[in-house]
Amino acid sequence: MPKNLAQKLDTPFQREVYEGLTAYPKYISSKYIYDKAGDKLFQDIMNMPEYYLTDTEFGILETHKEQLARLFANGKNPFHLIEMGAGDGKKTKILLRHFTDKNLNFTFRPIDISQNALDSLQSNLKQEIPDVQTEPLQGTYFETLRKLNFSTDEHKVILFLGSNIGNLLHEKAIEFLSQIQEYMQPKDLLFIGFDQKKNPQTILDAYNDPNGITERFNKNLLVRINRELEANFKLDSFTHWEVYDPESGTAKSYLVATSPQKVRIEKLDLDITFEAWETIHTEISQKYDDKTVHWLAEQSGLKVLKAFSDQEDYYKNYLFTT
Ligand code: AVJ
Repeated sequence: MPKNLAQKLDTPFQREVYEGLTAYPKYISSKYIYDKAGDKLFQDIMNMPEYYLTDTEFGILETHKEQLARLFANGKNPFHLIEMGAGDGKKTKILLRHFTDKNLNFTFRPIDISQNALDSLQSNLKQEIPDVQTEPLQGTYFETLRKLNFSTDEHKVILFLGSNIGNLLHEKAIEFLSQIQEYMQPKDLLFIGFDQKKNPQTILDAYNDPNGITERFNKNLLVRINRELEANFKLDSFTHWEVYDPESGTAKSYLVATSPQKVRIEKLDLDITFEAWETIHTEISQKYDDKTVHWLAEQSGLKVLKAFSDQEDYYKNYLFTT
């Protein structure tokens, strides 16, 4: 990268877009989908009949909330409920409401990349469950744990719901889980949702809906680059494409250029050329099985205490200790 240009790239977004679009093959991280419009589109996705993940996890939490209250609070008074990637908190509210009804002594610490999501979550909680003591923290997964400095005698239960872990390939997931493991004390717990391998068609349908909501969600990356980096991507010249490999369990999203084209990104002083059918890889949504989850745990110094599942085994929430 030329020196004079490096100075212009003063945000992670600018640097990562520059790197990803000058690489071959091209890529952009899905974490940049989530601005205000992206948050809204993800909420629309969660309400689609094809996107089974949200309802399934919702059902698991509803069914097991009493057992979870016992396990989370077990001898720990008070405890901190830390949620990575809290989003709109729709599922977490089942637990927050139940824990409040049971008079459990806890604080809620939601972490999210989107300040917008945290703001709406906090005002929503003030309305709906005012007794919950909430302290949000904005940042990426890897940054924020370090900012949460609890003393060793404060108990932590860390939530990572929605199969958000699926955005990380196994190597990155192990790095992430290992960081959490190092941060955990012996009595602390980690509760994570893992979307399971299933009929490949069911998975493809969840990431390729006929109404084009997922397409708009994916293309929000281009909308954002157009607006924030003064670019001229033509949204109609790209198509959303989803693939799923049933062996590895990896679902991948792409934006595919349907014709040769040039794009100018003014703020990066950059011209990008696309050949016809050239790809931008945008997202990983990894699917799991028990063997893989146990292997990830073992690689990260964690133990699986228990797994909770729906009737069809579409989705599982695992409880880990160090
Ligand atoms: C929020 C990362 C769990 O991968 O299933 C939904 C995002 N992408 N539809 C997922 C998403 C396309 C979602 N996560």
